Amino acid sequence: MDYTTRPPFPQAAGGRGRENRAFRADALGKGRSFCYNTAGKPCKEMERYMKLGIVGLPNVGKTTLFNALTGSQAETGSYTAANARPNIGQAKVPDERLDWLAAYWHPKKYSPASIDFVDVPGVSSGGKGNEVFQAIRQVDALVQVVRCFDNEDIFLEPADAVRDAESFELELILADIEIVERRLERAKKNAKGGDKKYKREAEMCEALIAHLTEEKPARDFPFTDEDRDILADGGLLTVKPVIYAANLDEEGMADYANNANFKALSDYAAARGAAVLPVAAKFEEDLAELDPDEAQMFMEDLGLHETGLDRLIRTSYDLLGYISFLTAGEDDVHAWTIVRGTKAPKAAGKIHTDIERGFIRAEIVAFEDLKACGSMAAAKEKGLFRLEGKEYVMQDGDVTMFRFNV
Ligand SMILES: Nc1nc2c(ncn2[C@@H]2O[C@H](COP(=O)(O)OP(=O)(O)OP(=O)(O)O)[C@@H](O)[C@H]2O)c(=O)[nH]1
Ligand SMILES: [Mg+2]
Repeated sequence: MDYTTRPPFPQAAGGRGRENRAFRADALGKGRSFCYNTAGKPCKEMERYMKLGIVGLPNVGKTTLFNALTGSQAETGSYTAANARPNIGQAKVPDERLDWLAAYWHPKKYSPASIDFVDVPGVSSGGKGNEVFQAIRQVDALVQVVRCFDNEDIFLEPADAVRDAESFELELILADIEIVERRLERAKKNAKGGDKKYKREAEMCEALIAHLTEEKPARDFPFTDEDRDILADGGLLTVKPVIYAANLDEEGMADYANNANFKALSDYAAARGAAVLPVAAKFEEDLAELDPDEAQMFMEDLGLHETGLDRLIRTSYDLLGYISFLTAGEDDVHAWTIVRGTKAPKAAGKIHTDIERGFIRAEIVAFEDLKACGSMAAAKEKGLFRLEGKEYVMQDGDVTMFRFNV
């Protein structure tokens, strides 16, 4: 039985640039339904990938960054009907361990983890963002693009990263107020029947609105576990973790650590426990057009060793506490994304619910051990394969075979 729950990707090792583009052509064209069902929700039976929303003020380079990350060619520049809609795309997570396993197994399928990106139009209209933000209510984290470049054709004023970051955060807060107000209205109506649950919900909503009205993000609100459950499906934006993407031009990128806007934004981010990442969206978009060797050369000229995609993936995996475990064989070499701390049966459930239900044990070798031994047989001989039970907490890079019985 083939337990891969997602249709195959175009195959290639490496996982960036050109092949992402090839994939996207599918994702945005007729094949779009293969990521999302008609209601726009991820299909339940499909593998759940990390999903990031790209947000920010207008014209700061969100779509440019989206293109660079996903190898897409979505329209950038001034407002048109085309860029008033969200762009949805994917990028594969480059993983050298998976490349090694693929070289070992020569599998029929190569299945790196993916990240879903949703790029929404800019918002700066004083609380009119809710419609735009609809597309990112269910993302795991926000990548807030902040302008750290000057472009006199588009902006009259020079970049001021902290002012912009603050002003965009206010848009998110205003959007959340609107959501919680709707929630409050509903809870009040329902509470009329005397149901305590709704009365409690109404009180919490009122307190949360007061908190948001002070321009504080919902993540700083002292939620009880019960509150959290109540709001779990609400899709509040200001509870989501944020990665600030400081968008620099080539010159700024070459010496970003000394760029005044980058420095100010880093301090701002650090004060809120958020991550900040220097990117050169325009430069990277141009790089994505080149073949990988050429792109590497241009990157090294700028002193960059990794693409923005690589760095963003690493940052967001760390931020969200994601790790990967790996499955490998002649059919498929596959990286699965799980939250750190996930136990073996639940991890098995990522592959198929049957394997979770019928879980017996997991046979595991750490990737580094396998690589050091050079082959499965050698690793077995050395006793590096472990049999783990239901309580085993999966580790990053575990090469895993599940034994199950249904
Ligand atoms: N100089 C310079 N221009 C950039 C950079 N990034 C983006 N641009 C330009 O800024 C303009 C807007 O870029 P987009 O990527 O469309 O911006 P956006 O944030 O998606 O804009 P909206 O979706 O309309 O809010 C384009 O003309 C880009 O070429 C950059 O790093 N440097
Ligand atoms: Mg855009």
